Amino acid sequence: MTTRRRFLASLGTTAAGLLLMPPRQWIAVASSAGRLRSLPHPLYREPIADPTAIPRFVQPLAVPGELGTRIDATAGGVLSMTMAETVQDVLGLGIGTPVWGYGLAGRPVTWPGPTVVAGRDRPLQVRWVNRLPNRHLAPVDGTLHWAFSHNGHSIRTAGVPTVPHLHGGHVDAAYDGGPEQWFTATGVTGSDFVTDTYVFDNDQEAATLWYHDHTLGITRLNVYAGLAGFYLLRDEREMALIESGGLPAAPHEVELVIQDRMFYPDGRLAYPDAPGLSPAWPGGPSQVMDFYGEVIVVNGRSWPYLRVEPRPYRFRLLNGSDSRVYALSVTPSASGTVPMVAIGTEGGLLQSPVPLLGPLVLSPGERADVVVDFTGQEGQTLPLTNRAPAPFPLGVPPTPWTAEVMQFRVDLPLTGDVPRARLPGRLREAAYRVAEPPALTRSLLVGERLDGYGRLQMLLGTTELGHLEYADPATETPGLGDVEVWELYNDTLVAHPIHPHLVSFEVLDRAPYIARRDLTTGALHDITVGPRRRPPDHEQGPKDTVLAYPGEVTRIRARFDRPGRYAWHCHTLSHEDHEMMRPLIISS
Ligand SMILES: [Cu+2]
Repeated sequence: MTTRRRFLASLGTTAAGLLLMPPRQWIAVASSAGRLRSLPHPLYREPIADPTAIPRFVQPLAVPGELGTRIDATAGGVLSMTMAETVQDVLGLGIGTPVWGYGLAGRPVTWPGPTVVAGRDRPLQVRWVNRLPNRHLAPVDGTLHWAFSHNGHSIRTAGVPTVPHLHGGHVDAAYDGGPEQWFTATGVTGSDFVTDTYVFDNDQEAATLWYHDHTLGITRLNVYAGLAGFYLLRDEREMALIESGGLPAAPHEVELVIQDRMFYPDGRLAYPDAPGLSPAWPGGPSQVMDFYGEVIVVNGRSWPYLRVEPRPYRFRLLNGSDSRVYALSVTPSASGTVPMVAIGTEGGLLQSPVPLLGPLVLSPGERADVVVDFTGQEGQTLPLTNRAPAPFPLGVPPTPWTAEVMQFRVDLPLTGDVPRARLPGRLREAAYRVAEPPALTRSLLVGERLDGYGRLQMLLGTTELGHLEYADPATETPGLGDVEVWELYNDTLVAHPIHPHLVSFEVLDRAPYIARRDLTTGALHDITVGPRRRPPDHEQGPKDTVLAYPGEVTRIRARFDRPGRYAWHCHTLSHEDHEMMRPLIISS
């Protein structure tokens, strides 16, 4: 059987297939066991909270600035950030959900963590303090290559390993927060650990960055528990745009991290743990090919609403989900359309504002900087809708629950002393380009196979060598200062968000291809590439995560300008934890 046929067969019979079923096909049995209506679900040992019984749009969005969890670090300086457990009312029902969060020393931790606002060329030193408990909120799958695989430690005795990574940050390797730089509350550290005190030079342009856990083999679980937050970097160009009224400023600038979750009826986070997933797996299987939650959570609250004024708002959108891709629109109201205008990518501003003609596709790890103008929408209630299939792009459409993310209620009066922002025609002098000729073009593989337990496994590699695991010798080893073109051949049936650490890159183009595949190694031969197409206008800014579509080669160009050991990986967290990650070693 070919890998592809096995893949399709597995969709019909395994966890992945069950995930694809709309909830109405689950055996829905009302239960009085918990505070929420429960129903059995084949991926979970215990009955879960019926997502359709969770009320929507009943709680306001948690806005970091209003909650005092936006940290002004634009002058640089020193921070201490704790990681610990807390309880939040995620569902808006007065039921506490234990979560993990980040918080400034002496303040409560929160999910999402506080938004750090940093300033260009103003170094910020952050000491990270691990106060996580000696148990996990999610089932750890010991069959994966993870932090404690070969060192005899356990979470019960050593505590939870954690390591914060500044995603999109131009950061020295010692402070990258890579997968083996983890540390525990008891002082146990990973093989690449250097220090728990990071220096962020902030020597890059204004950007929508975020920080999140990156621990080997349990990144998906640590992020699921809540370890993620925004890091907004400002520079003079952006500040000038804000001060001249070209870009909306707080409170009309709001960060939104979109995540999907499942819950037990008592409010606890639920994560797949059914022994029936595969009886052959020793020790708490939790690895699923993709994880899809049916409860959409924005800034740590399920299906919230945001009251807005009839004026333009700037939204920093982050997909912090494990696997779910979103295709987002502010649904047109009866009185007219509400266009979304893209103004920036992950690593900076676009050259000009780009009105989006269709939904904004945002894959895990990607960010978008957008402006939505609510002028003339007084009295309207506008849902932020999602129409992305799961898996993306060839899965099933969203359910009525996952098809809506949050609501905007245009019911606040216009604050008279702040004029409406007017987007300028130009946001940066010239289009973002990585112009230098490449020293090398790498032909890289995004592939799939079955692992030793018969689970479908997504892997990276090279088209010449085929599939490679994280521990295999590094093949991506640019020289310091080199510009390289990376060709990402996606030989699977799903799209993968690919993220190299350290660099921002230019997306050059995408093209269909055909090739002959070595069924043993996954290597590709006789590759023929079809017509190339430029990325859409709203992707033509500095990117650090790019969606590689199935059957296509996606080309990016980057300059590798700091030495040391980094990583590149798929940002579908369940793939990343299952070996879809490779070293990136830049030689000095
Ligand atoms: Cu992937």
